[in-house]
Amino acid sequence: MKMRGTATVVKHTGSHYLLSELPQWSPFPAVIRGKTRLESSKSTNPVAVGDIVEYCLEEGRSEEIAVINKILPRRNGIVRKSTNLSKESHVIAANIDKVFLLTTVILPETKLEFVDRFLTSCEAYGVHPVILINKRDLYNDEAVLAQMRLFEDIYRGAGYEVREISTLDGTGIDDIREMCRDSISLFSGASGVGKSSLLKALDPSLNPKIGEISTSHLQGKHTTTFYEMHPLQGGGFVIDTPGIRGFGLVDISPEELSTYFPEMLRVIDGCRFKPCTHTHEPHCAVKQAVESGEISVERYSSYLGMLEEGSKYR
Ligand SMILES: Nc1nc2c(ncn2[C@@H]2O[C@H](COP(=O)(O)OP(=O)(O)OP(=O)(O)O)[C@@H](O)[C@H]2O)c(=O)[nH]1
Ligand SMILES: [Mg+2]
Ligand SMILES: [Zn+2]
Repeated sequence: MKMRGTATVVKHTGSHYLLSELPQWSPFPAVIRGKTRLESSKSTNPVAVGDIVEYCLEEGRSEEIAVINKILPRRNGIVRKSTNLSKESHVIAANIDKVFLLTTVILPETKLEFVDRFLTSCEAYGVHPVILINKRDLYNDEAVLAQMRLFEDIYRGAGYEVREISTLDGTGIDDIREMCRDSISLFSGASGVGKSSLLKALDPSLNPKIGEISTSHLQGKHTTTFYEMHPLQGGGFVIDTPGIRGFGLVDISPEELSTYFPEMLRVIDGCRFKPCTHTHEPHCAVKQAVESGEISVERYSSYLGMLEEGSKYR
């Protein structure tokens, strides 16, 4: 006899999956049929954590295992190309309510270019992320504090919520716990910024592996290697992810790109040319906003960098 059901993918480890019928937490192993795997050919992992799937359980086997036979349509999916040249895309997670991008001013230093690429990709896939500046306890030096404030100005000015937290001394943690309640959240960011530490701070009963910062490279050591969802005692589910090294551009057309910069989207109606790439065109509202300081020079140069790179690899 075959039993059928619908469940959410909560862990993905190469060939193996764990499913749970959320909001209940009782994960069970599952495999995927070769046929299902082929349906989405461009992606290296057609089934992602957060995907809602139909499975059937085959009883009477020595080891009962669920077989995934259908992936239900996604509400959203965070997709990443490992490099610009690669045709393969990788779905980081699907059906996400909230994305938290963890950053650090030092140890490791988060590059603005990385942040902008990440944010743009999220916007393109329909998620407006919250930016967390972690390790607030480390920033006492005036120069480091100035760098943090500049970062905050840039991203708050662009329309993002930016919060200072410390998983070490607890700064801002209660608010994040509240924001995670009743939703599925994703933690992303470079290795060593403290994604797994934040998970542990939100729910001390969890025991994710936490790594150290390499003393020679001042970067994380890629401690978390799987995409895994965890239930929080206070309610809600969090997906902890491996640190991201680089962020290749997703397929965004030059005309589209500025619509994924919220501060540009606000003004592009005022451009004389439509579509406008906000580079050489006269009477461009974006360029005017950069000149007046309404749009940050840093964000605009990230935009130009992505535009140029996109044209190179297209
Ligand atoms: N000072 C300080 N250190 C922190 C804080 N949060 C995390 N760390 C340290 O940063 C290091 C990396 O933490 P992890 O939680 O493993 O980082 P991660 O983002 O999960 O890293 P990957 O799994 O490699 O992607 C550990 O040594 C943590 O103790 C913080 O708020 N303050
Ligand atoms: Mg980790
Ligand atoms: Zn323009």
